[in-house]
Amino acid sequence: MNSIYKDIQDAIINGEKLLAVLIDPDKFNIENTSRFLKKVNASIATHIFVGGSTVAEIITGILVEEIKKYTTLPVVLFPGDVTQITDHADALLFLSLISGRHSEYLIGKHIEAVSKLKNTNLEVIPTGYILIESGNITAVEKVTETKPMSRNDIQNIVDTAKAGQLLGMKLIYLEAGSGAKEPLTRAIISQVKKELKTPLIVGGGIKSKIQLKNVYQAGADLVVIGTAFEDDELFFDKLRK
Ligand code: 1GP
Repeated sequence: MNSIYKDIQDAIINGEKLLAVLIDPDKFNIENTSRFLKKVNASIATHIFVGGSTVAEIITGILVEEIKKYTTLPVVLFPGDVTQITDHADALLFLSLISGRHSEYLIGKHIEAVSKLKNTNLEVIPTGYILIESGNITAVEKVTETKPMSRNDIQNIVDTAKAGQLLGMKLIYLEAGSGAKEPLTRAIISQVKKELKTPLIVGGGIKSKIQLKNVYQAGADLVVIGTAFEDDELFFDKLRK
């Protein structure tokens, strides 16, 4: 497989928009894998992300192995914890929670991950992960015990994203949190995009085609959707129409 990061860059150069379906092993019934993946394969999705804030050990590896049987789409780990690292996937978002000040999520977990990564062929993509308030308390906030950034302080969000880029992060991920009441605003996304050279991922709370369109128009290169697909598989068809 080509470099997943390079493919993302190429897609952006070609003016394409990318969509990742997020599968949370904690919420997903592995017996549904074949049926669910049929839907994913027939949809506009370009990537599959796998991960969650609270996932029991080993489950991610078993699930990713199963997913790979039914799709040729790249499978990218979006882990809430080092136990979710598995060689069955193609790539790993090596996330630093740069919106927070919790050292474990800035460098601690990464050191723990090194010995696990030694025995894998995963493409490791350093990613600056920025949690922004969404009106409700999300799992990321609870598990990491970090405060999301204020939606109104756009300059601070922009500066955080730029700092991530200057530190060498290859992707910036603006996160409203899984199941967020509202997706991030166009103002936040467009102002970050204007200042950023790296590809921009946006996720959290996107539940309709119009919201997806807004987020793309504001400047997201890759959008992540999980809950809307979990709640209603017809959402795959709705996005196509
Ligand atoms: C969560 O950004 C992702 O980390 C997706 O959020 O589940 O709200 O689509 P949703």
